[in-house]
Amino acid sequence: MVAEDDMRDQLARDMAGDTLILGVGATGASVARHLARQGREAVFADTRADADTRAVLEALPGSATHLGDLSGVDLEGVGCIVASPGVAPHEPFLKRAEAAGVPVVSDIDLFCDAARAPIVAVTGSNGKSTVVSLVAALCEHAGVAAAAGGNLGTPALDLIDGPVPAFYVLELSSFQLQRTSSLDAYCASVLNVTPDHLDWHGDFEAYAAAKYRIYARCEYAVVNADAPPPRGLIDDRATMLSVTAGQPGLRQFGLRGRGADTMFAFGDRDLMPVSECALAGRHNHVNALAALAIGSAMDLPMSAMLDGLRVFSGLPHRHQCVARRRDVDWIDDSKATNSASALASVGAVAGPLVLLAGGRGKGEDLAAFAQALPRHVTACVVYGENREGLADRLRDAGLSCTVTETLNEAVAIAATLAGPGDTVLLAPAAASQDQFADYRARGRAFAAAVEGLDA
Ligand code: UMA
Ligand code: ADP
Repeated sequence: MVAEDDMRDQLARDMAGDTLILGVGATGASVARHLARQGREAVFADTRADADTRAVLEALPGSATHLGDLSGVDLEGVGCIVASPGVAPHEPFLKRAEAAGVPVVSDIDLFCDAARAPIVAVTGSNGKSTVVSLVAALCEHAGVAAAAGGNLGTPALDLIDGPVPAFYVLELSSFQLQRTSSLDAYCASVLNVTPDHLDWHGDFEAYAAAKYRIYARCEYAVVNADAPPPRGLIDDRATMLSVTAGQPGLRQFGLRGRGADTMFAFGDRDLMPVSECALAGRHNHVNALAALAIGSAMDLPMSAMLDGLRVFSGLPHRHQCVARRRDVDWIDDSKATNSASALASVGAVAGPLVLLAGGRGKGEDLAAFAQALPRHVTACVVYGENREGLADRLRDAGLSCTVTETLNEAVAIAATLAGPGDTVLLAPAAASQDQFADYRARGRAFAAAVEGLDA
């Protein structure tokens, strides 16, 4: 294993030449601001000809920008490329850089170099944002200063501009982890790994391997005992904390049935009935266990953490009830962008439900998704780019399915299908970018369409 100091020296050498920032979105702008604070310069590149350069040029005015076709960009003199996470490794410009021996790093490499407080790093296919926000909330209840960001929204490097906290709590995506070499988290966790972003990574093995990079050099490793990381991957010197959705073993966080109640538990100790937790759904109760394990590694008092669980009610667009209309609950889980999250979301609804799904596919096996849907899904309404293929798979699985073009139309159809006591759930199992700017815009459109039903 390369020593941490060696990696930092290497990064310093790479950054000594000209820095090229690839991607002028949220990440690129945060890198530009970081370099500006250090009195450094950069050039910018983006494969979109109409990319909006205002934010990066505000940070580093007068910098050269290359937009659109990057095949003519001269790499001579470029010491290092800081690539935005959305740029896939097969992007021709990165392939050319690789062939020319130009190092490619991530914003997280720069963050690790600059951070002056221990890093708690969380990844997973689903539940990352919820767990990171929950850990930050638990810290607040315990009176411990935490700065949370990363893939969650506030780019990691923007956190460096604020006061030094007791802990940085970062949500890291597989994209970020794939090209980060210098992460040395105090506590690291992979919540779960199910297929996602296969178009970017190539295949599931590459995607999973990227996620597991989070454990490199960590002091505390929080692992999902129900889907553990490959043996030997975590350094023997790391302290392991494990989480299970089942009965906990010795020194394990888990869920234990106690009469009619289910308890959050650690080993043989019951901690709190899950009914007192403000988050609903079994998947969220497992998220809460992961947060308790992470909080324990951070030495947060258990009583403060349990108080935090009683009040943290989740983030917008993650299984939030946005309307109750004629005894039908309308739930927005626009963030359920892959099969596993959509299935968890469906599983968190007890009664009959009408499922709204569809959007931009991510290369997942839709037949497996359709087969796995439980029978309390009484009808599906599918819309968006992948609607025909998805509808075929749902019908093959014996589900009743209506196809339409837009989410607005899907809401109107669902209103005719759902009866009193039913739930209508938006859990698209697909990305939003075919019809919306992002999952937030899709969630807002859903709520507006439901509100419009009464008009
Ligand atoms: N770009 C190129 N070439 C490409 C792809 C993108 O030049 O091949 C350019 C785009 O034209 C654009 C810029 O790169 O100008 C956008 O960069 P980006 O796609 O990396 O996105 P950012 O705006 O930097 O936002 C990223 C994360 N987005 C992605 O990873 C796709 C944001 O997560 C994150 O909040 C932000 O950094 C701050 O850390 C969003 C996301 O969808 C929420 N993440 C994925 C997920 O959660 O599933 C991983
Ligand atoms: P991420 O940041 O990884 O996308 P979020 O916390 O934003 O995760 O949750 C996105 C969606 O994933 C939720 O709305 C829910 O449908 C689903 N989800 C959350 N936690 C889990 C989990 N532990 N297992 C499976 N699905 C989950």
